[in-house]
Amino acid sequence: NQRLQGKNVLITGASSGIGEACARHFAQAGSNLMLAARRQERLSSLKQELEAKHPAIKISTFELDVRVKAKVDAAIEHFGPVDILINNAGLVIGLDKLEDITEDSVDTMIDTNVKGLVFMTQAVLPGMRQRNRGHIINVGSVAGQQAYKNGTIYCASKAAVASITRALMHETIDTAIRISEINPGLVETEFSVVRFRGDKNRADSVYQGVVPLNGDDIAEIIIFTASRPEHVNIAEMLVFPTNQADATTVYRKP
Ligand code: NDP
Ligand code: 8X3
Repeated sequence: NQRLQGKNVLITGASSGIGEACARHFAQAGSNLMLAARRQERLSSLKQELEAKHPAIKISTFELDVRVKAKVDAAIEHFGPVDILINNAGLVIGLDKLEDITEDSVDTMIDTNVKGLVFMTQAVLPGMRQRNRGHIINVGSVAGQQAYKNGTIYCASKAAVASITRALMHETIDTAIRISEINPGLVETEFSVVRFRGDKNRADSVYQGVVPLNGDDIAEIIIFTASRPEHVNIAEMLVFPTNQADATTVYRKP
């Protein structure tokens, strides 16, 4: 992909799911990769694998918890100039009534999905403004558009991502910087395993009877978004598996 060749692409949450798929697709497109997540060993083996496959690209990794602003700043220092930032790191803990959600779970979701995305954006935007180019692609969710039962904090965190995306579009309107939001529905990744705290059977049941999206499906859409001509910005995309109609309506084959 000519437009992505040689671009420096920073992906948060590159150790799994959508982020990992993005790493593979951007490598295929000839981009240089800046891979960040907490599980450094996963990033290292991904780097090794992709370096062998794509010797022309540069790949660097950084063990990063996006909740820690000082670490985010150190990551940007380590990586250098970023052309495309994929704000993908995120998670949900549990599926519980508001009054049953622990303070720790509230903090984890808000700190990761909202504050982490804010810290990352604050760290890359000044450089993008200076160069008057760059693209920030936020991974939101259908959950940010439609609140559902037992999803208060996660839905609120993704609604915040939508608000931040829109406000940023205004703040960068007089620049060549693009701000986009991709909102997936049901994607089979480690998302549900994390949600149900490692309960694989419960996680598997989320995808039963339906063909869900996978990381590659969303990575393809992110590649498409990132590779439009510079005057074109995909502001927002909502992406469902064929048998999903909204956040809680999924047709499952009996
Ligand atoms: P995965 O659980 O497979 O991947 C999540 C990634 O986020 C991991 O690489 C994880 O890395 C990283 N991450 C989590 N917390 C932190 C942190 N504090 N600092 C740095 N990285 C972190 O799930 P998905 O790929 O599905 O999730 C990616 C994004 O997509 C999330 O924002 C999620 O909300 C969103 N999404 C997912 C949907 C789905 O159905 N799967 C639907 C809609 C949106 P590590 O643990 O190594 O730090
Ligand atoms: C993940 C989609 O609706 O399962 O963002 O919470 S949902």
